[in-house]
Amino acid sequence: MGPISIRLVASTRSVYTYGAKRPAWWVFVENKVLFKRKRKAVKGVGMGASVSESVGANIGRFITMEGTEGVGKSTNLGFVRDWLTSRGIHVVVTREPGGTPLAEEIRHLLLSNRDEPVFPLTELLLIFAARAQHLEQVVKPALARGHWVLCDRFTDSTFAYQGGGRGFDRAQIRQLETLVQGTLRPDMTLILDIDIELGLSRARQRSEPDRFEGETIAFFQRVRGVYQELAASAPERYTLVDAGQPLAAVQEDIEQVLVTLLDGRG
Ligand code: Z5A
Repeated sequence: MGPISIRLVASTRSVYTYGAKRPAWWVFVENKVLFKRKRKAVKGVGMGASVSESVGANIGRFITMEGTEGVGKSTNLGFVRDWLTSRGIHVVVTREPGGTPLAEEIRHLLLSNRDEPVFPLTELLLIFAARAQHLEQVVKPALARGHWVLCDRFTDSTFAYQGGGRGFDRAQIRQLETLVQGTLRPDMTLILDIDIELGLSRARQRSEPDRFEGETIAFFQRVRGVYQELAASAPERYTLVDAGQPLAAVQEDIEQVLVTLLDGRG
């Protein structure tokens, strides 16, 4: 029989993410968790105290994946899920708009091509309506159970598409963000970045364009610009990954981020 791998992974990041009094740590044997000491969340302390405030003491992590069309979110979401699951972490994979039956109906309304014009305010409110349902029904309960939530798009999409793309005032989006989410924000966001035309050509090979995919190149350039700004504004929260590389290279970059996150150094 070969050597057995035993790893101790500690997280000190919790000090600001969860307002924890002590670090969390896990013992992995052959990549399965043998023992875990949980964080003790303290209400109202630190940046991510928002999560504990909203969902209670036993909390998981909230990871979101963002980017413009055809950037490879779905493909890489599967990679992240498998990577975390193989390390003994319970992962809930979900998406926005959507993630519950009602929110999926709203998604259908939003994405369908139609003759009637959809006004930007209508679009914005539908997106936050779907988000409210999704948060209460899926995201908060999962985090409260200590599961990790991996979400394909979240409010950064709203800043990018409705803010950058449609030209909505960022302060107004922030008001809705606060109304719907309170202080709940993702712990970590991967932004996959790609040349717009390359992403669109990938997306179009796969399916017919939906209402968003029919937008102009200039629209998507503005969306991409907002993502790049967000990434530069808070590097502790966002990582911009070059998604124009071959898939293996993209996933190597993502793995680096995950290792750092698990090590608690991110
Ligand atoms: N929206 C909004 O406006 N405001 C909001 O707040 C929210 C959303 C939450 C639906 O999103 C729409 O909702 C979205 C914005 C709006 N606009 N649109 N359209 P969506 O995420 O469901 O739709 P999407 O952005 O178009 O995602 P997608 O089409 O599912 O693409 P993807 O997940 O990013 O890509 P993929 O399916 O993983 O990959 C596309 C193809 O490329 C596929 O064949 C892969 O095999 C291939 N691929 C992936 N990576 C590579 C690499 N590295 N090399 C080569 N080929 C690759």
